[in-house]
Amino acid sequence: MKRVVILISGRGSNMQAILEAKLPVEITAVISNRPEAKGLEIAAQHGIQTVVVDHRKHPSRGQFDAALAEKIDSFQPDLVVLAGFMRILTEDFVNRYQGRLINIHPALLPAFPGLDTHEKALQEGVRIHGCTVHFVTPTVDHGPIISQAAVPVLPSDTPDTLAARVLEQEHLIYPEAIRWFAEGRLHLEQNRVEMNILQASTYSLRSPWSA
Ligand code: NHR
Ligand code: GAR
Repeated sequence: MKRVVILISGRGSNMQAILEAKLPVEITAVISNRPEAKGLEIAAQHGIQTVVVDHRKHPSRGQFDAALAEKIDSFQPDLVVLAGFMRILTEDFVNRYQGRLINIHPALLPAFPGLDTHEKALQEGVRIHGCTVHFVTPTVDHGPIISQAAVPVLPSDTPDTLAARVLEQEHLIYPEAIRWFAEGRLHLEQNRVEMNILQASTYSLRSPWSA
């Protein structure tokens, strides 16, 4: 079975969805850059080894990333999963895990990279928003896309209600993408992901939709 290490910074709901999806992978560790991350307790409850690499204890990004990489490598993972991990990673770190480092971003990339994506989506007045699973490259939130899920933006939305609607989709598409990786169905070709899956539906989401 493929070995997976999950990196978190906070609540850990995506991590939890991955743990509860009972994927055919071995989750060997959950690592947080914040000792107070709630997700650490959830991981421990699932019997998963937890580790803290506190970024505040390292004087530079490079030194933090080196300490993080050393910890990760001690678990010999085939895949490293960023699940609400909130530290930008250096080029050296990203290159070390090329093709085996993935992230979920709460927007339909390439729209709204970076932080506060739901605020930005409401500000722009987009009618459709969502989330993206992608391979990580040194350019933040710009790596080859594996999958996306879209949701409507409603006139009554606040950043919180929109975030909740997107999060529900994150919990569906992230475990699924990891399953595809584990099954060897994802292949990086240039800067795109070729997928060996059957895709049957041509369903469209329109927003607004007036009944
Ligand atoms: N690193 C690289 N090189 N490439 C990516 O695509 C990355 C990455 C690290 C994290 C997740 C990303 C997201 O999905 C991610 C993708 C944090 C920030 C950020 O600005 C930006 C994007 C993402 C995660 N972080 C601040 C920093 O200075 C700290 C913010 C905080 O601690 O709350 O690192 O959105
Ligand atoms: C998720 O919405 C995730 O997409 C986002 O933070 C939330 C983490 O929630 N990630 C980023 O914004 C990365 N910069 P979780 O800890 O409950 O999975």
